[in-house]
Amino acid sequence: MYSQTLPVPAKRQLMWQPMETNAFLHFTVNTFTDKEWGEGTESESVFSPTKLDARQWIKALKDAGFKMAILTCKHHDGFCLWPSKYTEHSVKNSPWKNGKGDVVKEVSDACREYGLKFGVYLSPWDRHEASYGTDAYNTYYKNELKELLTNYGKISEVWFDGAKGPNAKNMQYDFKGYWKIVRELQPDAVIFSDAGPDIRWVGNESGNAGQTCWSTIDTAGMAPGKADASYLNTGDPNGKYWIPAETDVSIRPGWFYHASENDKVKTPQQLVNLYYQSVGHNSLLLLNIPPNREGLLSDEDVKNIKAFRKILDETFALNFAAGHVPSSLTDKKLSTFISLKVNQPLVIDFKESTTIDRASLQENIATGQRIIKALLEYWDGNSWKQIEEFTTVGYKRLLRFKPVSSQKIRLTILEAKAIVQLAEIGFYKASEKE
Ligand code: FUL
Repeated sequence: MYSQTLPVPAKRQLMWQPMETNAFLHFTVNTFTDKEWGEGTESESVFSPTKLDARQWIKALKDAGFKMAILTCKHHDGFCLWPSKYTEHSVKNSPWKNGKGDVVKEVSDACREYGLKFGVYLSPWDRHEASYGTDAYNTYYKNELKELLTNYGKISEVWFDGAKGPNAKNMQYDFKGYWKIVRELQPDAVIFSDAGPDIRWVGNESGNAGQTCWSTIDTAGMAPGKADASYLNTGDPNGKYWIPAETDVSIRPGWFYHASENDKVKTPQQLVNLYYQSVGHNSLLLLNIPPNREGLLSDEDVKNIKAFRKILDETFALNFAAGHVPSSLTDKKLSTFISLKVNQPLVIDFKESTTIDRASLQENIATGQRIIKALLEYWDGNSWKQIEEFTTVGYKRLLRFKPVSSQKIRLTILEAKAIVQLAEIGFYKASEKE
């Protein structure tokens, strides 16, 4: 019945997914010029944060439960946040710390101090570097990449942005060569690019992973920057490669800090919604929180990410399934699971009427993603009534529904690619603050 061999995650991908919420830090000359895409002609002198404190950034992220920070070491404008040997267009010619500073070092040190993982974003598109458009640029880019992957300790993710402006010079990036350097210098790091090799883009910047979201795609024929957004959003049940989706979205309308957007910081409730739409759809939330002109995360942003985490902690504090299912289903380990066949229902008897409005399911993804379709029902005293029919689960599927008061819940797998290894199940009552 189940003939095909399923794609499975590599160890580095298996370590990445349970982080669930990571942070993006967009910071460069744009922060000071009020732009989203710099021209590449900015003077280094504009980069002048007055109170830059990377420890403040990382502590705030730690307190709000983020597990990794990814810094825009170089955005499209080409300005380097570290004193690269290969260009003059960097912090070394800025007034900040009289040209003696290194933002990459300060952030990576702070990550180590607070126990976060550290990732780097190095834009391939470079509007400053003169060699851009020729093969010499590939060498330039690789040299920068080597600096970042050699001088700052362990790097856990490398972000290759596919973005390129409509008037950009024609440029053949040597992505294969870039990725080879990552594998050599940081073998545990995951590589993000539009269609992998390790992590794919979710296909939008609004924080929406597909309701159906497979961790598999078929990369054949899709060069970075050319992958179809809707395909990336849902993945492909028949995809040959394990390349899960990462949902990158900003806490503000823009990726960089703009004072004019200070009253548009997403509320804790909006952030919680993003969590359901990303982590709850078998993806990972990469939330951008941009440092401001002082070189600090702004108060409003810090307040809202903390409140966001508090709501999640409240909602998921008490799992009503605990004690009523095999303990392997509530031990928070994906490697312990029960096997379920199609149409072999799992009944959860709470022993007394219990009110729930959230459900969480997780598969043991180490052996692949198997659930295609499933059904959740409750017992109303006479018969089973549908709560929701849903599709993929994978690492995690969160369901939100109107409160149901019942003693019994039933989960039935309706379609699967192989015998399901159900690792975790949870039923919750959402925090009032949601
Ligand atoms: C895009 C870029 O053009 C944006 O500026 C931002 O960095 C976002 C994460 O990726 O492609």
